[in-house]
Order: sequence, then C-alpha cells, then structure tokens
Amino acid sequence: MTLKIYGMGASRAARPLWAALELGVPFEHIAMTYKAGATRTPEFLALNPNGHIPVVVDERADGAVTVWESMACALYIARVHGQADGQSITPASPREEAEALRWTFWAVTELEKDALTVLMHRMAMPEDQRKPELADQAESRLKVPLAVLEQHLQAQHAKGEAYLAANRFTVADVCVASVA
Ligand SMILES: N[C@@H](CCC(=O)N[C@@H](CS)C(=O)NCC(=O)O)C(=O)O
Repeated sequence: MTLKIYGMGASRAARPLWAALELGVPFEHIAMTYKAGATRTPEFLALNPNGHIPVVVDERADGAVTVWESMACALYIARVHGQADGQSITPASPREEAEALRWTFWAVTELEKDALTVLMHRMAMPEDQRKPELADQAESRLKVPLAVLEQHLQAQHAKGEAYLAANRFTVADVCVASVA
C-alpha cells in the first residue's frame, strides 16, 4: 500500500506534503512541475481532469483512492492516515472536525484568490508584468477576512489555546497557514 503525492513543493502540493510530514506517514513524492504543460498530459489528466497539481493517490487494500483539490488532499491525509487521538493533527472530535472544515473552506473562499493576487503582483510575476494597483486592491479586501482570523486567534489565546481549532496544531492550521 502506497501513498503518492504528485506535485512539487513550491505549489499547492505543499498542503498534502505538510500534512503527511506532520503525521510522519511514509509517502512517495512525485515532485512534478505544473509548468510547460506538465499537468496536461493524457496520463496526468486521467488522475486529475482539471490538469492541476496536487493529486494524492492512496493505494489501499480495497482499491486506489484518488484525491484532487489541495485542501481535500490535506484533510484526507489527516483523516485517513492520522490517529484521532488528540495528539496528532487529525481532528479528534466532531467539534474539531467542524472547525477544520470551516476554516479550510473559509481559507479557500475568503482568502486564497486575493492572497494569490498579492503574491503574483508583488513578487512572483516578472516585474514588468506586475500591476501594483491589483495587489493594493486585493490587500485592502483581505483586511476584512484577516480581521476575522485575528479576532478568532485572540479569543483562542484568551482561552489558553494557541492554535486555530484546538489546543494543539491541527490540519486546520496547515490549511489556513498555507494560504494566509
Ligand atoms: N484549487 C486547486 C488549484 C490547483 C492549481 O491551480 N494548481 C496549480 C499549481 S499551484 C497548477 O497545477 N497549475 C497548472 C495548470 O493549471 O496548468 C487546488 O487547490 O488544488
């Protein structure tokens, strides 16, 4: 039985890679790039018809499980390869599960697009293609959800909990930190 994670670390594949490394589960890393059409080959499209990394393929006794969408990959690894023992990053109760799902969906819907715009137009794109005004607008929009995150973390801190969803680092922190 093998857990395979497709996608170079400097990409959204960081999310499942981080989850697997936190858990210490063995996995095979296929560190493929997403550039130059590498994700558009027929072989890769058979794994993810969207043509994106990451993909997780979990070869199990009852058949292979294929997961795409980076956050789903990280949540899957935590749920299936971790122990819900209150020690690991795996949610250990319905409350922790709900928190992990809630903050993960929040990160994707409320943060990711604007965070990427800032990354691209401040650092990642060639300088002559950057549009600082787009980064400024995205930064301004991000202040609203980031204030929600800040308020939640302050409330956690006041309860003596240093993390997002529990009094320990969980997959919720992996998912949100990989965006914010
Ligand atoms: N929502 C998807 C987005 C995946 C995505 O866009 N991955 C990029 C790399 S970070 C990619 O594969 N780009 C190549 C392409 O779209 O051709 C996820 O979170 O997995």
